[in-house]
Amino acid sequence: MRKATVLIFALGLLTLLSLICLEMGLKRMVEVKKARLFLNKTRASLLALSGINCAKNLFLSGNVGDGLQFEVVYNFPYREGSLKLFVEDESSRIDLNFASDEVLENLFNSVGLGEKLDYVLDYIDQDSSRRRFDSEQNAKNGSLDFTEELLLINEISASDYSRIKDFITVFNGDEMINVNTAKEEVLEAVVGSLLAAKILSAKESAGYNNSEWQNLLDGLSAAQQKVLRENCKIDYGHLRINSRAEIAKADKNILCVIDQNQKVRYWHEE
Ligand SMILES: [Ca+2]
Repeated sequence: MRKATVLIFALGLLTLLSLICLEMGLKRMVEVKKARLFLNKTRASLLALSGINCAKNLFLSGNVGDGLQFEVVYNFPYREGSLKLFVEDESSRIDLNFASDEVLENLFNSVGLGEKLDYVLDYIDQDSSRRRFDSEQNAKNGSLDFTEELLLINEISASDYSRIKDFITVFNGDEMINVNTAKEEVLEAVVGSLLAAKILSAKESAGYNNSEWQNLLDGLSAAQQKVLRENCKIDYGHLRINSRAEIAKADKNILCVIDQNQKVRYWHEE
């Protein structure tokens, strides 16, 4: 009887010890998993960060893409890693803080958001004189710091924003539009559909060089030349760089805008 009691006690003790060991093992597994994820996230962050410099250097070297904008992807077999870089020209976009009401009206109409422009204009302009009865509600009355601020306007939905986001910026200042990188919608909004068509039809795949641009101007009326000279250029402005890194399912996305003096104007990580 006494032996049986000791045996039961020993078995109970063993079971308890096994459960403790199992729990410790599971905790350890979770900790190792967390540590591995943290390590991969750190690796992805560093990779995305180095991607910014890599994209900048690739662009400045002029050895990638068509020289207008480019996308490059690097795959690393080790740890299933990848780095995707996308570079664009900010001068291909219309600056919401500097563009005239007419240009913005053309652009918003072209993407079907004409009815909502009054809310954007009143949100940005410094006065409180309202274009519509509710268009000054919660207005910033100041320049936008980034384009996503449009989503703070009640009337602008995420779907509205996605329709216009590829054509707008707040980092081009009052610089002119680069005809070599601007999309058709942007050119039409800035110089009208007739001149936009002329620009696009005469443009080579590598874009206009100085003599080609001059040839185009020479073939236009004085009034048309004036419009292009006041609004268009063939050079780059700031660079918009998107660097996305992935390491074993951990990822990091960095979007930044760098000006011509290599100064960072915008930085967003997620
Ligand atoms: Ca206002």
